[in-house]
Amino acid sequence: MSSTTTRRSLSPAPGIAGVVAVGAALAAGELAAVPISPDASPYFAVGSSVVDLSPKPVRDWAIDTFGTADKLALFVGMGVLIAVIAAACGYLERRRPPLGSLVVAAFGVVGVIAALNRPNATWTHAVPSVVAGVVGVLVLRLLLAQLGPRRAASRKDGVETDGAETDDVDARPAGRASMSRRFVLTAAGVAAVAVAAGAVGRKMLTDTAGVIADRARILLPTPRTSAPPVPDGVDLSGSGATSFITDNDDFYRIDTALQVPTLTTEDWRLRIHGDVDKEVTLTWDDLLAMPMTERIVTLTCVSNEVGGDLVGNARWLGVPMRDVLELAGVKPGSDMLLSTSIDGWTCGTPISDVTDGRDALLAIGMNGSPLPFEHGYPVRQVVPGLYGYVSATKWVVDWEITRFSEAKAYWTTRGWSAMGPIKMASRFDRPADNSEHPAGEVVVAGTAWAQHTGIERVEVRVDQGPWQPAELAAEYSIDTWRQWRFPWQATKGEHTLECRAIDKLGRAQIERYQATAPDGASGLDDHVYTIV
Ligand SMILES: Nc1nc2c(c(=O)[nH]1)N[C@H]1C(S)=C(S)[C@@H](COP(=O)(O)O)O[C@H]1N2
Ligand SMILES: [Mo]
Repeated sequence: MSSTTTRRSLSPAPGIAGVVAVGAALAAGELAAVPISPDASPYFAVGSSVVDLSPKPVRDWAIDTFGTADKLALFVGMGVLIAVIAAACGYLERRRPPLGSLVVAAFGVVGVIAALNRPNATWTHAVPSVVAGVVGVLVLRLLLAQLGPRRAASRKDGVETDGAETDDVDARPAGRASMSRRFVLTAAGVAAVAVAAGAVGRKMLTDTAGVIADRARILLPTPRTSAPPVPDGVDLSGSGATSFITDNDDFYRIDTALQVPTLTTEDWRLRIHGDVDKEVTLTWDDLLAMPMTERIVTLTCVSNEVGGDLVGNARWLGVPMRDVLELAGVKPGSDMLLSTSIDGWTCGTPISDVTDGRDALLAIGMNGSPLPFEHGYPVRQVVPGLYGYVSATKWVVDWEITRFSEAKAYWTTRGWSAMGPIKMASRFDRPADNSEHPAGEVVVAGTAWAQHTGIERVEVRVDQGPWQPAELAAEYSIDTWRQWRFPWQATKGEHTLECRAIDKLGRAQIERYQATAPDGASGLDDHVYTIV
């Protein structure tokens, strides 16, 4: 720390002060949110607002690039961005006080706006962001004060020298070292307290002990109508294809929730209102008193790319949605079931698809256990044949009967189609794309789905040659995916294989490529193999 050699170099101290101050602010915000609501956390309120305000291309890009890790990517991205701005605030405050403080305070204001605009927010949700803003400004000033007075900016040569070293030496020749040590100690102390406070706050905000105990107490009822057993020949995973049933832990997860809602069965209600004969509010006990149906249904996300894996197949237990609607009575003329989750996400499902006899379920069980928290505990929807964004509301608490001409759901206001029937698709599961194999028989296997119509045939072609039939696994039901295998006599060289499905109505899968927006991807999956 020579005072003469660092005249023009940027001292890290103001930047560190900024980062520590904003870190302390965020930690204080977490702690202050504890008595209010997890949604009041400034970090999560802003993050959730970023998610909700992201234009469609950004969301597409995020899901394409990060897949189901898009939330982690958002957290990391936000963290880095905040740290950079925070460091800049430190320098700004050092050079042009109180500009840095003002930017930190502006962060707090952004938090207030974000928190107040979350669904179900009350004015108290502003408090943690106010606390965060105040703590941020105070810590920033405290830390910068430790650096001692700053010499008036030297503008002789148009270049400003920053601070700590040169300025402090000039101002307080004897006191610099101890001042610097004091800064380091203070900054480290504040950082340590902030990390501890933030961790405690986060732990208390995500204290899932209550809801974990709630879930552990559930004894799933015996279904009135059980799912037919899975016969031999349905699951070809012996050949390396995806297993017919997707384990809960492996099931893809897509939602806008940055914090998984923690809703107990005791607190759960489903309010049914709008164009109904009479408003009804169901409790968990009301729901459990109704006859349960168990069905295996394949769920698909509209963001699933050609060949993608945002699709899963599970055994669901629940009450037919039609029976629940009958309790309230749907008025003629209404065509949309607008469902809302506890975190305010909305979904518009055609009433005709819920009442036409398909197994649309208000589900409480997934593969023999209560719904996992990430998959909608305690109650979610499952509707065969429709993409998740128009059918599969998790943590569902509200049903409004309305019309497509009157209401728009979450993704429809963000550029996605109001209607979302699942497009038929087929994909390769094995062997891996771009892998190498010896000449001779190579068994290629995959999965195809055409929910609620059923897969009739899957075909494979090699190097744009004629379509050849693949061997199909036994069909479980028209609502589930179907596996296939293709024993291929591979010859030396590089080959491109493509697959396509044909449904029970004789329609072939759409070959023309379309990206996922606005109503689901189409096009043929292909794998390239090198045969040696
Ligand atoms: N509350 C809520 N439910 C939701 C969503 C959401 O963002 N919030 N996303 C939907 C989408 S787009 C899909 S594809 C399915 C995914 O369900 P899963 O996560 O159980 O696989 O949930 C649907 N239900
Ligand atoms: Mo989705």
